[in-house]
Amino acid sequence: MKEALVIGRPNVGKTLFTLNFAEFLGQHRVEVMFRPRGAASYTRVYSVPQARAELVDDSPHRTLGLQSVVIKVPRGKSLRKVVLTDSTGLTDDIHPASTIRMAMADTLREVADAAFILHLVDPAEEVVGVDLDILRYGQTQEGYVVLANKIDLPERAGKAPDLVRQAAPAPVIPVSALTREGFREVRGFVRRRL
Ligand SMILES: Nc1nc2c(ncn2[C@@H]2O[C@H](COP(=O)(O)OP(=O)(O)OP(=O)(O)O)[C@@H](O)[C@H]2O)c(=O)[nH]1
Ligand SMILES: [Mg+2]
Repeated sequence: MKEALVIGRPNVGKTLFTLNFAEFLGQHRVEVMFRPRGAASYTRVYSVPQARAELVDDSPHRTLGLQSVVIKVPRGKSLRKVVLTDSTGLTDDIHPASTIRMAMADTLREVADAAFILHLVDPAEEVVGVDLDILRYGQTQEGYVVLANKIDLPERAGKAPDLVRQAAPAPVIPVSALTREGFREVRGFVRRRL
């Protein structure tokens, strides 16, 4: 199965995107595979509302390891399975907590294996530091796309054109992980490359 890695800064909306995109593709229950460092992987089954309540948070660094769900993307008359992997948010600084540093290392290690990189950014913020590093790498990769998230909030939509210029030739899709705006376009991006 191909893997789509959801990557970006802490609190940008990676987990909410992962769960709501799985739901958008028809899943009411999600089987989340947690892949903690140095320990065996384990799976938990949630209803999507339950998963949102447990795994999404207002404060940064909620996700501390790779968490995967299998999504089914329609292609022609069939459904193709893709592993959608949510990850630990990346920061510019070396984080004082070793668990967070190691979780970030796991995120980076996953980049090489992913067929798709879904890079969530908040268009209200400058693309600098770790976001710029990911963008530069992504611009050389076929399966890379910038998802300009939280477009439902004020000031984001107006910033999208700047981001499109900066990211070129990589594509940018404005989305809201909350309202699901842009999800059709994300599905189309993945489908065309399966
Ligand atoms: N308005 C709005 N809020 C959002 C959107 N996406 C995420 N949020 C909120 O932003 C906060 C962080 O969301 P998460 O999905 O937990 O963010 P994350 O990137 O997984 O964060 P870490 O796991 O800490 O790296 C939560 O309060 C979400 O409800 C969006 O598109 N619009
Ligand atoms: Mg998260």
